[in-house]
Amino acid sequence: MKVLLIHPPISMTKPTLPYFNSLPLGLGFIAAVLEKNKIDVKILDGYVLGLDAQQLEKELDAYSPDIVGVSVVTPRAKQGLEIARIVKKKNPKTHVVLGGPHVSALGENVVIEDEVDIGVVGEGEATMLELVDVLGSGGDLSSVNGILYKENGEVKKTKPRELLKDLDQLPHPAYHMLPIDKGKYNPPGAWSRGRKGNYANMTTSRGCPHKCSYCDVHVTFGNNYRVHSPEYVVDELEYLYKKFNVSNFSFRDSIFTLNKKRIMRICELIEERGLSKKISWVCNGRVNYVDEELLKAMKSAGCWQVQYGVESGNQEILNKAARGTTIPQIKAAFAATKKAGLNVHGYFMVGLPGETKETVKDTVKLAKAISPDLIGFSVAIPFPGTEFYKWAVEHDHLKIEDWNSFVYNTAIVETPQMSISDVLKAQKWALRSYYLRPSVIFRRIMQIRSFNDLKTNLVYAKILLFSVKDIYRN
Ligand code: B12
Ligand code: SF4
Repeated sequence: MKVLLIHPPISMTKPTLPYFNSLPLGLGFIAAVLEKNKIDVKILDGYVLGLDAQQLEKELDAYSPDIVGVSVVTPRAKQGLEIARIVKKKNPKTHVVLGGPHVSALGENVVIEDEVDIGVVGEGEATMLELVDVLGSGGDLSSVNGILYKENGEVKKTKPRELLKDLDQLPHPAYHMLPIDKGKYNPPGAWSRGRKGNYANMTTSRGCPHKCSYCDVHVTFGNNYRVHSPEYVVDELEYLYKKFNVSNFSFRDSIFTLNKKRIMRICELIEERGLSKKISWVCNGRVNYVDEELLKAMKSAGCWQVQYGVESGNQEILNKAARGTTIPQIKAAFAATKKAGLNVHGYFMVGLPGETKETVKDTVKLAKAISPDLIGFSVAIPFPGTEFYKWAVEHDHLKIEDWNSFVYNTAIVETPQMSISDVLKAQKWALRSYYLRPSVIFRRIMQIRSFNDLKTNLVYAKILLFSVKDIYRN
């Protein structure tokens, strides 16, 4: 059986390259498991290649896969189905399998589509391996846990797939199947500080013990936090450095810093192997899982930036979102990160339940007080499978239901006090209020280290100056 795994592009009709892209690690892990089991497998990263229909047809002709697996996040649901349609049109016998967060959350609603044969819910490695076996031998799909499939036109669901217990049992992602050494994944300057060489994102854990109302990570990985050992993580890092000249890393775990002892050991290993001066890295922290000792150890192991989800500067909004963090914790974490000599990136949101124009002002006030080096104000998006989605649908606050609009810079949910147009304007206003201040502009200029940095700053400046309206003045 030949398996082709596809990461959909932003658009199938108008080839569009993303401004920021990263390696599709879910497909990387699945491919590695299949390859280890001697299955012929290939990854087509349509996202980074700007794949269009013609290119896809060429790839299908050249490889003739028996199974096509497509990874689907909600805003790429339409593109995923378009890929499925093209595959089926070319050869109706090809099995089309969809997986990813959108399928894990909406299951039947996705698999009901004519062009989809099977949907995979949750982690895909073990399920895909069994599927290849069953589809190859004409076996019984009902024996494969964690899938939805069709029988006489009816969608059937099998028993849930158990989450992997020992992540170190997984082979490292199949990086060699991705165009990692062609500079395709290099991020904007704001994310890769000055080191020459390639970029790679990694994940070192799965799941999250928290359950913020707007987050759907539990839909795929559950609330059960599982980790790779420090040795597994640093082996992967070293392999990427030596084999693909990767010197800029980003740890994209839900919360990289969750277990202090483990991260301290990872830092120790990075130093022991002489990598700390050769690589630099950024990671996701959480304000209640960092302290100065940890941050200093991270800095000396090559970390240069920590990214935190702050979300709101209003405690009531944080509580409503079940965030489990407090404003004093946020302030302390930002102060400690700066004290450790690290750059700090804050993510904020506008439009969570309870948001008003006043609470947005609280958020901007907090942002100014903690003063991140880089800031993101996104619009809160209700991904299927979250409490936020349930609330928005039940109260008829979800105003745009086109999956393509489930992206962080489009407002699709109103709050009882703010229309979607208010939310969008508030997001732009917040961004501009933060950045368009002499001290921040000066700091940004001083932090420019490369042409890539300069380019990033010019793109941000253009967005700020030309697409911003002020709801507080009209
Ligand atoms: C790194 C990351 C990115 C990177 C790279 C994404 C990528 N290329 O995969 C960047 C920064 C580019 C990015 C961009 C976006 N991201 Co993002 N991202 C993540 C993050 C933090 C980690 C992803 C990851 O590597 N996970 C680890 C791997 C192992 O898990 P996985 O990809 O889910 O794959 C497993 C299963 O889902 C399943 N599976 C996945 N695909 C398939 C396919 C088949 C055939 C099968 C059988 C199984 C299967 O099996 C895999 C292995 O177990 C996640 C949050 C998270 N913790 O997962 C968000 C997350 C995936 N991103 C999200 C979103 C919304 C986006 C954007 C749309 C943001 C935007 N622009 O508005 C874009 C879309 C990019 C795209 N793919 O089209 C959401 C998706 C929510 C949803 N319901 O769709 C997540 C869950 C975060 C969140 N809760 O908001 N993202
Ligand atoms: S937003 Fe972060 S802390 Fe909250 S549930 Fe999701 S991954 Fe966990």
